[in-house]
Amino acid sequence: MNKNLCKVSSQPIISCHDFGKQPLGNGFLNKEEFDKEYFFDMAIGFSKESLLLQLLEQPENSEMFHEEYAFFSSTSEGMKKHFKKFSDDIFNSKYFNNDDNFVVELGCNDGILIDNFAKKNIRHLGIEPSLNVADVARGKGINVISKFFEKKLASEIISKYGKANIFMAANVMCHIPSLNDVIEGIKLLLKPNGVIIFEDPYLGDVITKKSYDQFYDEHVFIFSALAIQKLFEKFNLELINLEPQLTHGGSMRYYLAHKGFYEKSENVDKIINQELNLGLNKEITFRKFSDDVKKSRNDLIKLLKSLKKEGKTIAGYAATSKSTTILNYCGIGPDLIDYITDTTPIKQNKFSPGMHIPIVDYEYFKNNPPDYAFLFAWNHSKEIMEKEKDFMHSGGKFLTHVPEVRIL
Ligand code: DWN
Repeated sequence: MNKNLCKVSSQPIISCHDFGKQPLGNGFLNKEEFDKEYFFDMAIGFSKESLLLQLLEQPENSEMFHEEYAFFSSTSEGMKKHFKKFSDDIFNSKYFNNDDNFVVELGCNDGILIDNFAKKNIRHLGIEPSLNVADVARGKGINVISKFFEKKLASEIISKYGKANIFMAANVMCHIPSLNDVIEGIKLLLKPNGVIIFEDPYLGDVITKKSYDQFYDEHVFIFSALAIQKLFEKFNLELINLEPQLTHGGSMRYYLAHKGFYEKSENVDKIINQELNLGLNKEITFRKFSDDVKKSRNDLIKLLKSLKKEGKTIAGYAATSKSTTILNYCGIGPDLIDYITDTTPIKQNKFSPGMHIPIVDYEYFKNNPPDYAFLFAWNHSKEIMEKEKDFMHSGGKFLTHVPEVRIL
């Protein structure tokens, strides 16, 4: 893969911001593994041709998604509710037939979304290459195939199950560098009246909230509707609806279908126009974003250092993939953040990728509350604020970097 060319259009990329050497976002590790840790050069660039903002380089799939993948989707109660509503939206839509439904989910993780279809005995298939999370889904009775999706796999699925009327994905499409091949596969798999429904963190929110931590090894693209419309058009697939979502700090749900089959919602032109006003099709927007990111880094380092100087204790709240970018880009290690608490067993008693801050369980946080907790899972802030009333009542404070670095 040529890092100077767009992964989709093969046209030159304009480099916009350099995050320096980064480890794997989910590469939590033991002490013995410190000296063989994986790093790559992380920078983002914009293609004027495809309008895709993208990583210039990305590690191999097998480095990131494997039998010890550290992120389990069902760790958030808020996300469980969100995906229940997502499936209800599909059940109640005109896209869902009463007769022969076959629902395919790309990157089903532990089954948080597709479980809602399995429970209703709807014919379904989850595709999940990371074996450990796929096994959790299988344990729930979900039919899962553990492979990376590509055009070839679409043909295999068709010969075994037939074509799908719903092809869905949540926080997955933005992980895939080979989108041309994958979209060809999706198109092949889709019935003539079928619909592709997927959602991902939204570029409009990343730019306005300066949430640069949405970039890490796994997120090779952060999409705009402009880019998605252009990309799928090449395959005669039409963007028929857009629905902004509050999840993951601001996401967009995209609906696509074979061209001309469904009427296009007014939302499509409305949101596309908003994006043009925001300049999501212009290089200058991403140059300005780069300045915002540098300022955010300086402000954060300054705040953490001044709190430390006052003798305050600071912990990280949730060892998110996003936190890997913040910590490594800002050079924040155990000298500034004492520990990070996380509820995911596979991350606990390990160290954060790159900066090697200890990851501890939730009990430790309860027993050793810090003066300040950096909200690395800022996207789950509503759920966390609800849960942490005691911490705040006893004087604990949260820190965030979105949209500005501040004490909450
Ligand atoms: O796209 C992706 C998104 C959907 O999920 C993946 N590439 C990887 C992952 O990214 P992330 O790790 O940044 O996602 P979250 O959902 O922000 O991470 C939540 C983490 O926070 C989990 O490790 C669990 C933890 N957590 C916690 O310790 N206490 C979460 C909540 C809500 C809590 O109360």
